[in-house]
Amino acid sequence: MIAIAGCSEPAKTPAAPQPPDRNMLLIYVEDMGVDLTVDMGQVDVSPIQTPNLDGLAKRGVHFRNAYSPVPLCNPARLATLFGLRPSTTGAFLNRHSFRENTWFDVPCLPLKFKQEGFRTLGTGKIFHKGFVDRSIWDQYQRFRSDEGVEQPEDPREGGRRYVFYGPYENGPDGSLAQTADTKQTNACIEMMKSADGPFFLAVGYHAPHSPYVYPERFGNLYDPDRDVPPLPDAEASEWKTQVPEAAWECILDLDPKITDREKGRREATVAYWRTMTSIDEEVGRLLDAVEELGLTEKTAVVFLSDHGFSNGHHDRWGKDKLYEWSARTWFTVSVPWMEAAHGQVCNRPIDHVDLYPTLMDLFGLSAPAALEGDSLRPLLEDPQAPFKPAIAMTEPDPGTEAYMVRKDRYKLIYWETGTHQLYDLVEDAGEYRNLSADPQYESVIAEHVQMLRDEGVLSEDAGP
Ligand SMILES: [Ca+2]
Repeated sequence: MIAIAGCSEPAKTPAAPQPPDRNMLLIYVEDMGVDLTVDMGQVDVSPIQTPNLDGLAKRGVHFRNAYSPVPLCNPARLATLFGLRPSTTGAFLNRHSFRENTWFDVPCLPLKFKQEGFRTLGTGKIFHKGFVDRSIWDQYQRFRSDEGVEQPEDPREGGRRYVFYGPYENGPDGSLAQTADTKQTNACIEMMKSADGPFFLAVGYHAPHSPYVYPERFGNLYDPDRDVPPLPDAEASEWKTQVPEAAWECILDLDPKITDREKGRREATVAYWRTMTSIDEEVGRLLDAVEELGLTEKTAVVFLSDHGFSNGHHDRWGKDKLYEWSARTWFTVSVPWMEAAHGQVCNRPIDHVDLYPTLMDLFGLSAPAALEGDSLRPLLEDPQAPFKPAIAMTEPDPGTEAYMVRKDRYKLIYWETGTHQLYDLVEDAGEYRNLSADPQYESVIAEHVQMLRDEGVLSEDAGP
C-alpha cells in the first residue's frame, strides 16, 4: 500500500483476514499404496473397487506418480503438513516426535488456514499419534476405540509386529459397524453442518493400515487365487545382492502362524483391498454429505495416503523404503473452480511436499517463505505441463540417508553410503534391476544427482 502524505486517519487494528468463500476438505488415509499390479502389467484392469475415489478423480486430477516425502507415518505427515523435507528438518523417523505448531517459521497447514480466518475442523490421525495440539483446531475429535467390533486376534509377540487380517462383525442389519473410521465420518458430517462460514476440515482415517480388518459383508469381495497376481519371478533372482541391505531389511512380517506363506500373501492382499473398498465407502458418505449440504461447488478436496505398503514385494512387509510399493501413494486433487483438466490423469512425478504451496495458491493465501515444494497449479490446469522432479528420502540409520529423485522414466536412489540404485521404471516397473553400476547410465545418474543438488537436497560438492 502507498502511504499518502497528510493522511491522518487514526491507526486501526488490522481486521482479521477474510477467507474466500471456499472450503478445504483434506482426506488423509494410512498406508494406501497405488494399485501397482496394473502398472506392472500383471492384470488388465484394477480389481480394486473404489467407486467413490474414481468419482472424485473424475471431478479432479489424479496424480499417478505421487510420492510420500518419507514413507513412514510421522515424518511423512510432518513433511506434508509443514511443507518441509526431512533433509531440512532432520525428522526422518517416527520417534522424531514433534509438538510445535510452527517450525522454521512455517505454521502447520491447519494453523495456517486458521490464521487466515478459516474454521479448522479435524478428526482422527492427521499428525502421528501424540501430536494433538488442540489449539490449531476450532473443533477436533478423536475416536480411539472400536467398541463392539469383534476383530481378529493380534499375533504380536514381544517386540515383533505382524501383519494380520480378517473381517469384523457388521451392525445388526448389515450396516456399517461403528468403527473409529465410521465415527469419524459421522463427526465430520456434523462439524460441516454446524460450520458457520469457510472451513478447513481434515479427516485422518486409519484404514487401510494393518491389521487389514473390514466389514464381514466384504468377506467375499476379491478372490485370493483369481485376483492376486503372482509375485514376479525376479523375486527369486539376485536383485538383493545389487542393493544396500538397508534397501530391503524390515521389521514387520506376515503373521507367523500362517504356514502357507503364498496363500497367506494372497489372503492378506485381498484383505488389504477390502479395507480400501471400505474406506472408499467412508469417502463416499463424506462426499455425499458435502453434496447434500450444497457445498460441492465451493469445496476443494484432496485425498492422499501418508505412504504405501509392500505386501510381500521385494521379499518384505512394510513401508519405510523408497521402492514404488512403499513410496508411491494415492493422490487426487479435486478443485471445483478449476475444471479444465477434470477427469485427467497426471503422470508427472510429484511429492506431498507440494501440497502446502498448492493449497496456498488455490486459496489465494500467502505462502510461507520456507516452503520447499511447488504449487501443482500448472499440472491441475494441464497435466502434461513441465514440472520439477519428485523427491523422497529415508534415513535407516544416522549417516545412511537415501534420497530418491524421479522426473521421468528413471528413478535414482542416492545413498550417502555409496551404492546407489537406478531403475528404469518403463522397462523394470518392479525395480529388480539396479542399473547404477552400468557405465552406460553414468550420464543419467549425473543428471539425477544434479536434480538433487538443484532441489537443495544434496550440497553442490556432493559426488555422484
Ligand atoms: Ca502410515
